[in-house]
Amino acid sequence: MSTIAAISTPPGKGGIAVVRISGPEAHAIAAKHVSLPSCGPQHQAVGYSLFRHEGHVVDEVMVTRYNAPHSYTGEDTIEIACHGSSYVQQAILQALIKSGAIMAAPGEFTQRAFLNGRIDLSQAEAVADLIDSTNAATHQLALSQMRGGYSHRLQQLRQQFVELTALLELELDFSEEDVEFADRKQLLSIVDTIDTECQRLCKSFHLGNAIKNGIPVAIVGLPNAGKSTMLNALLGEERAIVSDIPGTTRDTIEDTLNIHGITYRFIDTAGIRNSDDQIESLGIQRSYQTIEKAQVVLYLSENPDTLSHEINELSSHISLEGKLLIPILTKCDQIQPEGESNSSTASTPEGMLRISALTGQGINQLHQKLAVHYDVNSTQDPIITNLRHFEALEKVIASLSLVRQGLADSIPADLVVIDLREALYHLGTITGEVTSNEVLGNIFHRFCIGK
Ligand SMILES: Nc1nc2c(ncn2[C@@H]2O[C@H](COP(=O)(O)OP(=O)(O)OP(=O)(O)O)[C@@H](O)[C@H]2O)c(=O)[nH]1
Ligand SMILES: [Mg+2]
Repeated sequence: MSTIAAISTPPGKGGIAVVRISGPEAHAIAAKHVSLPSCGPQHQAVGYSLFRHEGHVVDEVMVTRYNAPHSYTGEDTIEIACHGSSYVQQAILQALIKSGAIMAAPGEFTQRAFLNGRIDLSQAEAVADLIDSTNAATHQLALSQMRGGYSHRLQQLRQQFVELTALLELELDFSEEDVEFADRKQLLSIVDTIDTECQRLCKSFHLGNAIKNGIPVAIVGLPNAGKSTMLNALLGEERAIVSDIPGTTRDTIEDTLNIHGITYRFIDTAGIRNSDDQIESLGIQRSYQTIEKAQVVLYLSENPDTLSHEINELSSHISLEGKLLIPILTKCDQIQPEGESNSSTASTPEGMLRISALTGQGINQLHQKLAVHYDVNSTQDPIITNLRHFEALEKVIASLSLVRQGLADSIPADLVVIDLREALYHLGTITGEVTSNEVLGNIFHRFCIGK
């Protein structure tokens, strides 16, 4: 194994910078330039030193020493914290390379942590997500995955798989004697348990992926309901054109907003009605597409008597299943207070909010509602955010359905075992028990150099 080095802090000038070197020769190479702190009975130590190269002092630095396997990579590692001048950083890196280290590839430190068994593949990917995280929710999801909450669940699943396969394989050993060790009913129930868990994880991807990319929220309703005014009120700026002419908004208008640590993508749409205007009709088609992709639908109406009916009408055109639907009565500043409405015999839709985009009344309740629904801290269940994991789980589920079919049709155990192994294989690709260089290459090239 070679010894690798890289600047681990972002490129450019800064207060301090960190150059990292890891591998079997890390201590020896660093010792040519700095005095290494002694660890004593500890596994890590920090000490002040000069960094020297070819008889010159390059900088005054702090040296952190890690003894294998008690480092990020699991190898002997040295981190040199120097002054953050671009020149000093480069001079230190070049000196280490001259002394025998080689330049690290992107993500190579993390790749070594994986190869040395410090972390599994899903944890390594979470490191990249953590570095990419830009809000509290993505940070929270990445951190919990990095710390192994999700891997632990996969390990449990894997264990169940292994036991199941072992039971069936036992039968293969005695195939001459035509015995069934494993009660088929019991096997089916184990398959069901594993399947339910995989399905749950797959389902969580819709949320996980939305949180990672911003949760899409469609603002919909009839023309003139006040959708564009609502978008502007939410964003606190005049983003969309507002007018009292029905059919003002033609194209979808989108902007992001962070509410209680989660990024939402609010999308204002064209008011839905039958229109002869070609452009408006195209806009209305887009409204439907937006609703289809949305996780949250804010349905706006200024009429309390027709709001329920309007929502029913919409859901007869497009499925709202699985989406968070929030009915909103708009322009509340114009409507008489609750109870005094003279004609209102229509039922109020469940969970309806009364909002005035003009005065801001009710906007906080909307924030609250979203925050409660998307409280990632309150869920103990792992949430997956990674497309690779999602696709692998889908393959696990497909193989499991073949296993179930096989067991139900009393297909010989050796054939069922093939499908079980297939499922096990796909599960293993998530944590990296089975992997290819191509997959590893794809994953670690996403990283920055020095991580
Ligand atoms: N009093 C009052 N008027 C509002 C409120 N929200 C919107 N309006 C008015 O209602 C009219 C229509 O508002 P828009 O936001 O353009 O409505 P829209 O739903 O985007 O309409 P389209 O784009 O045509 O589908 C405008 O004259 C707004 O000023 C509100 O909360 N209170
Ligand atoms: Mg509009």
